Amino acid sequence: MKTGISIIGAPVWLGQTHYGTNLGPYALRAAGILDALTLLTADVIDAGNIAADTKKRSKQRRSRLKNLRAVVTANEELAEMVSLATGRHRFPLVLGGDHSIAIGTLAGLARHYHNLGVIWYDAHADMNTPETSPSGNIHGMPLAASMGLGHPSLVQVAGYMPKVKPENIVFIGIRDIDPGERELIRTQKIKQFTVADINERGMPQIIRETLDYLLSRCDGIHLSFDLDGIDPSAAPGVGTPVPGGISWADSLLAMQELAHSGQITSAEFVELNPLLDKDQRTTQATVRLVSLLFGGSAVTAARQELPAATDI
Ligand code: NNH
Ligand code: MN
Ligand code: MN
Ligand code: MN
Repeated sequence: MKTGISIIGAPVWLGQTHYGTNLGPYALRAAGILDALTLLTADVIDAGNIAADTKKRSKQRRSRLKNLRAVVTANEELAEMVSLATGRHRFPLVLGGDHSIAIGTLAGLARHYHNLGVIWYDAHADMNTPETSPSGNIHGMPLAASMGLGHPSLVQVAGYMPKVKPENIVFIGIRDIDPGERELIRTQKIKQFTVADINERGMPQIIRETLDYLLSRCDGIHLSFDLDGIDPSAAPGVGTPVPGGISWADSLLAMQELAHSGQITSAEFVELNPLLDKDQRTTQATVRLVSLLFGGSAVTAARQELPAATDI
């Protein structure tokens, strides 16, 4: 049993190229995420943010990876904070930040779970290595790195590897997959549910199948929620939108079904970019999804007030 929620902010943007994902934790706090959670669970602690570098180095070392040093440093710190919360039997709720922060989150978690299950809710598989990456952006690599594949500094975050086994991963919503990733998914036989699967069988059933699969082998289940998994019409505030995504209604159902199961032991919400958002839609959407994950009703979530302009 988890005794409470520890919110950890990871204001990182150097895992990709759009400035602004570093503002995610600030936007979510300004939109009232703490109050929303406190209404649902009395024991909510805001552990603050990791100290993340936001300066791009103009002189990059000859490397295919962009901003490697800054991303590794941020993830080492995040791993410690997540590990601390997990060791105290709390539920770490990490607010990104681009998806490169999953390297640190998983590194902190896997110290405590021998068979950590991971639900990867995303348009992308994030299983590139420096060799297969089309962009050199580390936010496209966190799952590969956590499986022990890729640059040694990424793979060795927190001093050990691997963090996640391929059979303990489930993809939901992936639809923009690079050739190297496709090959890994195939050879490692990684479980995936596409948007077509969701439309065919319904989201509640997909979540039940996901949990059945993971619960038979895992001692904890982490939800890694990339907001670009949702269709860009409902979540436009992301750097790499991909059409044909998971609907807003299905995303709400997914959170409700996960809450109902009581099986999720940690979560992160990533890739929110308030500077690319429209009318704070994606920020508001994130607060609602998080509330639902902790047992809030769609109605209470909808009633959350918009923050006053002075709070932002
Ligand atoms: N697959 C692409 C890359 O590796 C895009 C990754 N972008 C993401 N991942 N937003 O979730 O560069
Ligand atoms: Mn991602
Ligand atoms: Mn142990
Ligand atoms: Mn993505």
